[in-house]
Amino acid sequence: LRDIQDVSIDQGVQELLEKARREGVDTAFDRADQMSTCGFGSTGVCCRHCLEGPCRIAPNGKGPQRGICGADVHTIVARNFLSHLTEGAAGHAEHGREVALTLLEAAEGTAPYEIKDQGKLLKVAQDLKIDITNKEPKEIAKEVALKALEDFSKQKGIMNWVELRAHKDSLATWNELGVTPVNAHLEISKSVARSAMGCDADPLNLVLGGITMGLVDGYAGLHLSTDLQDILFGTPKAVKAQYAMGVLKEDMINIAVHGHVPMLSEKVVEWARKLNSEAKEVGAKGINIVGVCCTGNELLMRQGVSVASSFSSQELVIVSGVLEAMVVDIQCVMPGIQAVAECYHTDIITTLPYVKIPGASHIEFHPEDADEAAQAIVRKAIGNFTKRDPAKIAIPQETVEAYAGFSTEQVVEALALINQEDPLQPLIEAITSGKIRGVAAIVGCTNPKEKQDIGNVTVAKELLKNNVLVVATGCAAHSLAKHNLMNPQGLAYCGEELRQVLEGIGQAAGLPSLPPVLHMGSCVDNSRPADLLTAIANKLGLPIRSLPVVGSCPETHSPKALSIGTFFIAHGVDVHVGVSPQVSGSSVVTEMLCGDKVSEGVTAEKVFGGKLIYETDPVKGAQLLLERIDSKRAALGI
Ligand code: NFS
Ligand code: SF4
Repeated sequence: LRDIQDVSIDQGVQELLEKARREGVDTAFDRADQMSTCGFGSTGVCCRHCLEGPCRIAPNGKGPQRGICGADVHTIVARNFLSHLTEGAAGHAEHGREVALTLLEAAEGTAPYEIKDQGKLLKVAQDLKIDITNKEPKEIAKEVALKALEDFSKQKGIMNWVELRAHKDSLATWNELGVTPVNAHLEISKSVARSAMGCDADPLNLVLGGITMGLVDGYAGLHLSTDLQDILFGTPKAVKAQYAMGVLKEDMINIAVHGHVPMLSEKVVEWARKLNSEAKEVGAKGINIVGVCCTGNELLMRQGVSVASSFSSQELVIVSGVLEAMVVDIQCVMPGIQAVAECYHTDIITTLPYVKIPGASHIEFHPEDADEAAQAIVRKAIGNFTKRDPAKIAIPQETVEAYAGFSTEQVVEALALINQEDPLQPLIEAITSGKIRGVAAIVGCTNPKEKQDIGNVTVAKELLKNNVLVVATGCAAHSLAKHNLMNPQGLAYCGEELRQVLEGIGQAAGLPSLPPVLHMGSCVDNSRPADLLTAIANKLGLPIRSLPVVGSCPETHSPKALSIGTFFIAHGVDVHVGVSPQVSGSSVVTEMLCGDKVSEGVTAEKVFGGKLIYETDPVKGAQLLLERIDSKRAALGI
């Protein structure tokens, strides 16, 4: 097993891992050390698409070079890559669909949710070309929800949300290639079908299918979810909150909300407030909700709820010995949490009929009976408070303050304080003059195989030092927040010119400064940086591909991160990953994704203007991103 210092740079995580080991509790970090890496799988050359196989292609040429069906290594790798992207896109598309259904039920009065941001509702409705004259908000919400659901059913044309949100130049490229999605379900189904044995065998065609999955993810997943969630729960505004394991409270009932879709977690927060007096009856001071993974991001952005953990350390929240319940919905929920919970008094509560864990409690959640389910969940946690084992309690001390809540709307509002007529102008001027060298989104995961936070934090610091404006989402945002990159202390890591820009905008908004990294939300909120880019590109009359912007996912674990990355590459934004995307077994596929303009054959860079950069060393990764920023600046003559 690794030394605890090699597992994470977060001291709270180190302390809890040490405690877990002392108490004989198995966690993902230790399981990662015990898992041997498979050379076939990690290069993408193992095919399990039919029962003739599994077939594996020997990488050194000294064994079978084709599967039983005759598929060569390039077909196999491209097909596996497409399968990953399909899985990622399906997760986000399901998220979008669930939110759309909830909006519909809220509009029809069958689910207990309000429409918190009527302004955004009207804006989205108008942009969707819905006639809003003399209509009640609920009527408009219903029409918006139905437009969203069309993106899971229409058989012709292109997805409504692509039309609504895509930059016209990007869309023209996709139309020309024939990769623009018609509806999410049709495309996902087609993608699964084409990956089967005896179907699509052309690596280029399969990779183009992957681009469609990136777009399904980006529009039916990210944009549609963000837009509708903002309508239902409010568009985030600047907010201050606390990060790290120290947000757990010994004298309170602690409930962790974990997963992704905010319909459940918003209700748990609401009912925790309402049932506070019941918590006092059992001797607690109150109820403390803490976030894990992207549910943490959603609640942080809209409710200022503290965040305990990112993905890779989720089990350790339980090891504190003070967690009464961990409520989960979907995605990135490790099955391992149940075995850990069994060593303490914690209840794991699953909530969706299609996401269960053996041994866990199950309180089924449907939007229609959201209030009843949330009450039952909170009461179950209250009932657990007196079951704690005092000998097993240990809460790490440290918490870190972070400023978050930077929706695109909030960023524009802050910029408007400098230039009311033309809010984007100060940002564009800073980029053109070189005060801001470029913009980077640091996104995605933490991965138990990797030393937690080090990749995310190192890439961010390298870019900040070089005057790159950094925005963040997902578990990467968690890493950056915990290491002071979302409060004014982190300004010390910024280049002088970037610091002046952040202070200038912050002071106009009545703050000492903007934080060095702007937290834009959960992984579906990668729509927000995409919207900001589209707005800047439109303002300048340029395609997104020519802007000096990059993306980085240094500690990738999820196929969802790959499909989001593909979405950005399809816009011509270079994307760095720090963990192998499992395509290196095919020189052809690697060249398509990672090759450059002078490569032979078709490459993402030639077609879209952006490519995949795989580099495990975060300092080198940042260096490569800076080179790309500089070459795009040079091409623009700035
Ligand atoms: Ni994104 Fe969010 Fe975290 Fe990665 Fe998982 S929680 S949806 S996939 S691990 S960032
Ligand atoms: Fe083997 Fe072809 Fe079947 Fe894959 S699809 S398992 S390569 S026979």
